Amino acid sequence: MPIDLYYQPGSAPCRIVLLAAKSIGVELNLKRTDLRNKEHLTPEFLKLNPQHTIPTLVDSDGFSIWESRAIITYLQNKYGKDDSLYPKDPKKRAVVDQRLYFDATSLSPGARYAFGMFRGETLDPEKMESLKKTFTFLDTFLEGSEYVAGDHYTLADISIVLTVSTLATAGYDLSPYKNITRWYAKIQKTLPGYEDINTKALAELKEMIRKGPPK
Ligand SMILES: N[C@@H](CCC(=O)N[C@@H](CS)C(=O)NCC(=O)O)C(=O)O
Repeated sequence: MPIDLYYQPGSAPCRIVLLAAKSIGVELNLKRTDLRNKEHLTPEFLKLNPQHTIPTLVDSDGFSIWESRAIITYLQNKYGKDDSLYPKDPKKRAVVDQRLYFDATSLSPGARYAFGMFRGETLDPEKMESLKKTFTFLDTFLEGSEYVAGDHYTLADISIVLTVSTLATAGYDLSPYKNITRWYAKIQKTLPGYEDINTKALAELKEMIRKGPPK
């Protein structure tokens, strides 16, 4: 039985799972799920995930799980060949978890809000100031550190690069953050499958932004 991933290539959290699966070395059976056609609201899909979000993973034994970061830690725990992406040492793992939760609760919600700028929405300066602070925290985590949770890349880099690359592609200026800029240049070359999985989707995103919001 295959491991199914319900996904859409344009969705950033779906690309977190695609990239992580590549690094973990696990093969996924990709099931394209068109949100515009409400394929995530069918009774069959709601049985798998009552929260009706993609990505949703259904393992070969029928176990289903959603939330991109919960999916990638599950895949690593079940199928990972070694623990370099998600260390077993409690303290090292805690640092990776901290970065994953930081992305889930601070960085990516801020980035999602700022993305409104590129859809022509007027943004609250206070919220944009708060995003700046969040980026400054990430820059501090990277001070003297090659990757976001230490000297080699982990699941946390995969999660965070999706947030940073989406915002950077939309035109958010990373130049004030010297450590993020250095890390971002490197991680794009480091992650297996990055070009195929993320670069192409970001080029499409850029084109969408260039065309502007639908009339
Ligand atoms: N925090 C979630 C976000 C998932 C999410 O919001 N996915 C969007 C697509 S990018 C979705 O499924 N939206 C449809 C819905 O919520 O009904 C994750 O990381 O997996």
